Amino acid sequence: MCDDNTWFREKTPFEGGRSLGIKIKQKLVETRSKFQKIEIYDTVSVGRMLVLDDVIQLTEADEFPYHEMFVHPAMNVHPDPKSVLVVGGGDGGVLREANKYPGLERIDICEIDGDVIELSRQYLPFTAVGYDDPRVKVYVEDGADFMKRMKGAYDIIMVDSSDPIGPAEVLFKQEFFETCKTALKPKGAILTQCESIFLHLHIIENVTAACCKLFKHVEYMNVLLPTYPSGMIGQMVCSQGPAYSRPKRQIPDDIQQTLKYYTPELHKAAFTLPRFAEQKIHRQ
Ligand code: SPD
Repeated sequence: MCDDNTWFREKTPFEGGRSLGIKIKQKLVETRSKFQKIEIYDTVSVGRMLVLDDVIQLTEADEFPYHEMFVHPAMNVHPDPKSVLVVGGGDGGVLREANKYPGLERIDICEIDGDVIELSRQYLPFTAVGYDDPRVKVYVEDGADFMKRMKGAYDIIMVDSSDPIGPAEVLFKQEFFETCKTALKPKGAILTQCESIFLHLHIIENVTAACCKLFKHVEYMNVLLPTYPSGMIGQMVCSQGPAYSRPKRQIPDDIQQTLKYYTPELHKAAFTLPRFAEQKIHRQ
């Protein structure tokens, strides 16, 4: 939603009566795909910004914590990651980070909305560069249907979803996590977008409860990100192999040099939660 054409205000019921404002230079795209409203803006302070159904998905200035943390903690714990699947994530940011690992033999992405991919390629080159790696295979279809066909195929699945209102609601339900599990190799892990400890603790608790029934380790990782509601977001990490809260090996130096957020110290810190959240999430 745009006030007087100069400010974008994120006003959704999901944010509990508060709203972030971003000053706009220019609206570059406004269209409706088969699934959602897609907007792309050029902004005064955070570069280009992707908005789906009135909710900020990423800005050029601060997409990096989210995308780095979907990939590097997992890649530095899994004993031998060879195959990854990104579900959602049509802007390409998660792919960009995964591509940094030469050991990955298979990098698949399943995004339901082909228009998000096309528009990201056109307007968001800083994330869409993720599509340039020849290992990346793109599937445009429903992620759950896709995973039902891909039994036991992946070491790590990264679910880069939007918020659990409307079409993405199912991505926060136990049935969806059961489907993810069927597409994992025996010692695999999934990471899934899991909202803010300050605003959505009830959602995080429900996801934790659902995932604890299915996976050996379920851990929540907090990520700082100024343009998401409350300035943070998290990923739930569910593993059938090792726990993910401590790095298991040194991140290769050439990869570390490309990163702005992830370090091995930050990896450990991200899983250390404030007491009110720790009591509700990690003590289940
Ligand atoms: N509240 C917004 C959460 C958006 C999560 N998905 C972002 C997609 C970036 N690749």
